[in-house]
Amino acid sequence: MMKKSFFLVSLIFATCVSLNAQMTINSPQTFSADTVDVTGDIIITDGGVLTIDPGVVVRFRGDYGIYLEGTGRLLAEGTEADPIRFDADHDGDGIFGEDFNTLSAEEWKGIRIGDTDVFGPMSASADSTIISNAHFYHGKADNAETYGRYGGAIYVRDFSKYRISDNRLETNHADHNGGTICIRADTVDVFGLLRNNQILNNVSDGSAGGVGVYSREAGVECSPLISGNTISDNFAGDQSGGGIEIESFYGLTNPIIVNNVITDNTATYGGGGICISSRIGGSVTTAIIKNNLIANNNVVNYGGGGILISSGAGLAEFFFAHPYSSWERGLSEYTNKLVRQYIPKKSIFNQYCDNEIKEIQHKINRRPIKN
Ligand SMILES: [Ca+2]
Repeated sequence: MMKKSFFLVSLIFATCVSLNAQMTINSPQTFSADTVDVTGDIIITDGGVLTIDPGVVVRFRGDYGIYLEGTGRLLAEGTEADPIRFDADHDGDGIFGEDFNTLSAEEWKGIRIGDTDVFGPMSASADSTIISNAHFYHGKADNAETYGRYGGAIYVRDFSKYRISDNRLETNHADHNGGTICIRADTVDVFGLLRNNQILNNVSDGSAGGVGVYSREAGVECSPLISGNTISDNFAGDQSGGGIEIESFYGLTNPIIVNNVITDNTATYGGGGICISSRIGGSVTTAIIKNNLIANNNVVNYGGGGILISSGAGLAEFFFAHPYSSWERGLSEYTNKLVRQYIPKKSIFNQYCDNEIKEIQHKINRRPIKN
């Protein structure tokens, strides 16, 4: 008997969902369409959890952003094969970022966590926000507000429970600091994790072409773990820190910068790869910079093609990692709690390599005592 042959024909329709103007998310919601057209700001507020599925294109049809406040959470987790894309295409013609850097640019405002110029601060009880395997293009921080010019693609203020990992962030732009990412502490200590991102070809018109890390008030610390990233071809157009800028402006800024590739970045004034500075007397910068490849970075004026350490107007203390350290100490409950400042609650420790955990331990073991 002849076997019957079956031909299965499956038709896959591209789905596109258009959001209605400004959208407030205060309950769990999921973006799962192939393309989500954003036609107003998205505000994720108390009780809101926005999940974005792998492969979704979040297409900004105007100069809008995604804002988190209160206990709002964003879970944008793509996969390596199926990344999420955040990009701007105002006229919807499928060509993204047209006329970027002109007045009629197709741009979007980025993901803004605790941007109090516009919405409320993050709540201490908010659970973790995760942004991974997502591509960011044409984010632009050029708002008129005080801090709206910081962090072209992602801005984090006074919040630690974030993980930004395995993303590609390219062609983003800030008018002031942090061409693609700005992490900032004003009222509470900020930790968090930037890991395995590709940070390429971003521009700041001020300082920090790629990533900016800032503490702004006395006794407040801003100390993310920056690990395994490639930070290349970024440009700080009018100030310092082509790849990364670390600055204390009164507070403490003590990031761990390990296992990154930092190449071909340029700063107009000092620190082509990395600029570390303490602007005001009493501020402290104790960066650990270890096991990075820092090469082919450039400065136009001043020194520090690779790294510039600048004390600015104040007294600065700088510590670099000592090669001998007491990593072998057991993890106490207290240390676990401290480690959790770096690694969001949802994360599993075994997602991190031993070296990273050891770096965190090491850092915790030698934390400066605050006054
Ligand atoms: Ca277009």
